[in-house]
Amino acid sequence: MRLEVISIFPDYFGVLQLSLIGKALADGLISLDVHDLRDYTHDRHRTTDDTPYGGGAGMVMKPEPWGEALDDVLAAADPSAPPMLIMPTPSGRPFTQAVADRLATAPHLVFACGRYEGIDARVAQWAATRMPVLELSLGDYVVNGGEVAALAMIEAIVRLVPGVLGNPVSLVEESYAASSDGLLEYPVYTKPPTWRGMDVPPVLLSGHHGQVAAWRRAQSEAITARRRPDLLDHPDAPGLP
Ligand code: 6GU
Repeated sequence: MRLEVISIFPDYFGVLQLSLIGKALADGLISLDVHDLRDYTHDRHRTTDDTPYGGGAGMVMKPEPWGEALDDVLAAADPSAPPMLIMPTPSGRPFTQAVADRLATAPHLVFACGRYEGIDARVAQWAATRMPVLELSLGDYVVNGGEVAALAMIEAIVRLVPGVLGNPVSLVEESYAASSDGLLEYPVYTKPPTWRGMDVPPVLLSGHHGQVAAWRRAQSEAITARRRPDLLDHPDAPGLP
């Protein structure tokens, strides 16, 4: 999988050299190229933003540097397989596990990280004439720019690429808000069996695999009902009685 990022803060992406993602980069399972948007400006101040037409607070990212950066990305891409452009924005469609699953099979993803009040809307409009464009949001809150959002999305996607995670069973077993069984994770324990006066639930020490599975399922259902009742509310929700 080929990953590219366009940002005015390329240093944000240094953290991708750490941990399992860094290993996947070193092993050549994925490649990552980070482009500094300011390299596509032509003025002395390397300006990437300007005031919004129609007035209002904040600044808007100018379209010209984005156009040149995307021209460069497209010129270097395989013409028979154009990349998919991901534009992180709080006004995007929700980025979910299902979206991550789908993007994990893409050969080439480009993340366009906006700052301020966003990118001139013509950039997405133009880009959509050249490649698939997905405007995606992390959730219903605001962070200062697309970089943190892109990092979260990249981690969620890349860990699904075959070979990136050491132990693929953990992909199947993890229960998440949107994983195979649609329930939240049950609580987990390790040694010691008693810690600060608190015991590990005895069933987990019993060696009865069936009872352990039933206990975990019941815990998942209870936690999901308490914290995320919305996950149980839709027709294809997991089989709660
Ligand atoms: Cl994708 N960007 C920004 N700036 N804020 C967000 C977000 C994205 N998703 C949730 N909040």
